[in-house]
Amino acid sequence: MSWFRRLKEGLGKSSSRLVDGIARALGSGRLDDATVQEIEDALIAADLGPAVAAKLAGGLRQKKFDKGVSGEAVRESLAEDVAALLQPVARGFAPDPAKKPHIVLVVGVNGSGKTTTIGKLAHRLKAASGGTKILMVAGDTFRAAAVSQLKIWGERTGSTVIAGAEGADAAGLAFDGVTRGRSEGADLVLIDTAGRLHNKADLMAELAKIVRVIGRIDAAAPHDVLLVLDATTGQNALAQVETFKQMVNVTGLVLTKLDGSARGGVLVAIAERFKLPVVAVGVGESADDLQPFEARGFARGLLGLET
Ligand SMILES: Nc1nc2c(ncn2[C@@H]2O[C@H](COP(=O)(O)OP(=O)(O)OP(=O)(O)O)[C@@H](O)[C@H]2O)c(=O)[nH]1
Ligand SMILES: [Mg+2]
Repeated sequence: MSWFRRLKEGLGKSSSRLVDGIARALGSGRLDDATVQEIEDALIAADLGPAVAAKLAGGLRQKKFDKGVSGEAVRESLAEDVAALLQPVARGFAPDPAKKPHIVLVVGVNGSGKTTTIGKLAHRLKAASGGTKILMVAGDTFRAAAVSQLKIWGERTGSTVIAGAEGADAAGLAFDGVTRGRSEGADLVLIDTAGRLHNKADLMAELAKIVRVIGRIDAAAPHDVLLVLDATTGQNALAQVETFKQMVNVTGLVLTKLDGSARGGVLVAIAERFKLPVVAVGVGESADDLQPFEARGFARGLLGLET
């Protein structure tokens, strides 16, 4: 199945809600003020957020549709505007060969999909270029299961995994990982982290320590901090971006579990509010279910349109 098809299916729950909402609003077949207001409400209900919904409604008002406008025409128009909103943040991810190793810290609340994202990302990069040398650091040292989960992805993708004893110091491990990545000429070091410590202050202290310690090896490291967000959390994902931005210098976002969510529209709200690059989206649990984020495809999938 093509990636667009999988994305569209993944976005099915999000888009069917939106498609229904727009169809209901257009009951009269006319795009008058009341209809546009109802479409705006449908966009908010689909988690695109009030700011984006107002912008999109404004766009519809300006378009001067003919009297008998179809739901599809409205969705085409909205998809164009959503794609234009997303275009500036669509980035993708590839290790920068000038860095060698490119050091990436992966953060996010527990269960958001950090470890799986690391595995899928490694899988995709290896598939694109078999020679890519990847090192993973099992920085979530609190749960033995977290370490074995990363080891499985390491084996699957032919990546080296650096792990310590349970409860080992995550920053120390990250230091070892980066040191080894350098000496072995790795292209990429992916540092997994714990999603939950005892409290927010502890998590903040731990992430700050990791950043500080690897900064001693390379002042520019980590070169990227990817925040992994679970799409099923909807508007709460916005609060998570806010929280993590206070802790670390987030440089990119990954939105996972679009397949299980009716709230994929939140990605548009996040893009509009934070303007942070979205590097990838996840639509399932298997290795192939992560792809670079692509604005037009996402916008069309969200509005229930074909490519
Ligand atoms: N359906 C679906 N499931 C996903 C996706 N990404 C991750 N998952 C699942 O979500 C669950 C949590 O993923 P993990 O990668 O372990 O999440 P984590 O952030 O590392 O969690 P902690 O280590 O507990 O903080 C796992 O069962 C994954 O298989 C996705 O895109 N779609
Ligand atoms: Mg994990």
